[in-house]
Amino acid sequence: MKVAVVGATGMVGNVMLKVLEERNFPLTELIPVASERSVGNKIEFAGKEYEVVGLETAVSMKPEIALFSAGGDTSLEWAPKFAAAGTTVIDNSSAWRMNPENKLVIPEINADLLSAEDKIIANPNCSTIQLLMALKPLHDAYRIKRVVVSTYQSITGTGVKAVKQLENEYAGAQGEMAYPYPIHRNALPHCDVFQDNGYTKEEMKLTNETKKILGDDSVNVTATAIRIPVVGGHSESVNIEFERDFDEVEVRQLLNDFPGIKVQDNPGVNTYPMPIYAEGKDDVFVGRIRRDHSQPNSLNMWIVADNLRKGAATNAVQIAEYLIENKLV
Ligand code: A2P
Ligand code: 11C
Repeated sequence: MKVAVVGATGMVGNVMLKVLEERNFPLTELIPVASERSVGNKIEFAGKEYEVVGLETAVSMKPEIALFSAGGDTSLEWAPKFAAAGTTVIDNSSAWRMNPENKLVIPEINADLLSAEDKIIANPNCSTIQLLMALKPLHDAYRIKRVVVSTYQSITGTGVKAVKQLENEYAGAQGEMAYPYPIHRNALPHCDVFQDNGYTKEEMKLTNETKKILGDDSVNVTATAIRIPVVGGHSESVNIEFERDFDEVEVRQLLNDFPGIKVQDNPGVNTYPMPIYAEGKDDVFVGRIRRDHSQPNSLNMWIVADNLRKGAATNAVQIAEYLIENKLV
């Protein structure tokens, strides 16, 4: 497999390379792609050096698969050009996610939708992926009516600029700001841009992408997305109201049995998921599982995952693996 990684010098692109290497992805040739600024720079992969190329060159090299994480504008312009050259694009931006013609895929949930005709496949938003991993087995068992989610999001979701901002603030140094306010010792109720309805784009992604991935418009999601000075992953406090009642022991079992989920829930010994332990891992961690006593058929839980891994790079690589295993590329 000839694989292009578009945005190879970026935060997610870097993790994509790491994940491809770790999982022994059946790769015969790597094409690292970035902006003109980086063309000619060297990157290391599996003990070899590769030269970064530009988008035009990468298209002409006709990779079988292109993993994109270079922002929405680059995807909008370039994904169709790769697709026209026969490449299957797996895109990590929000550019194609809500387009009815493009599949929005979490392999554990809906990879069976994919066919060889899908040339631009969308990777969901990071906070959506970890939420949906935990919702899916419970939706199948009890039918979800409504979800109330508050996120506590890592600055790595914003990119290198935000990590630099926090480092500068730690060091008491001046520098470029990724956010309108300091992030050190702060919490910003503001992830991505505000929309006319008073929600941010990040919050609306949680609402809209959930319906599309579950293939069920009746699932209502209301979200508040918060940025906190953490690097290891995103955390989510989730309240779910089901149509049917549930059994707490069965809920734990369903979550534990779902591939890619690890239940960490033993309050007696202070066991619960946390971003410092989720960092660098591919699983989604669920804990603080407990009945909501304020209304019937309702459950609270806490979900944590490394947003750059399962929330982005790992999910994209898993889609690529599925395509290969099922001979769809
Ligand atoms: P570059 O490093 O050359 O700027 P991050 O989100 O961590 O900032 O990373 C963004 C990634 O997308 C980087 O690899 C960046 O390359 C790449 N990128 C940004 N804009 C473009 C563009 N117009 N064409 C190709 N790659 C781009
Ligand atoms: C964040 N979820 O943490 C964002 C990052 O739509 O893929 C990824 C944005 C996206 O801010």
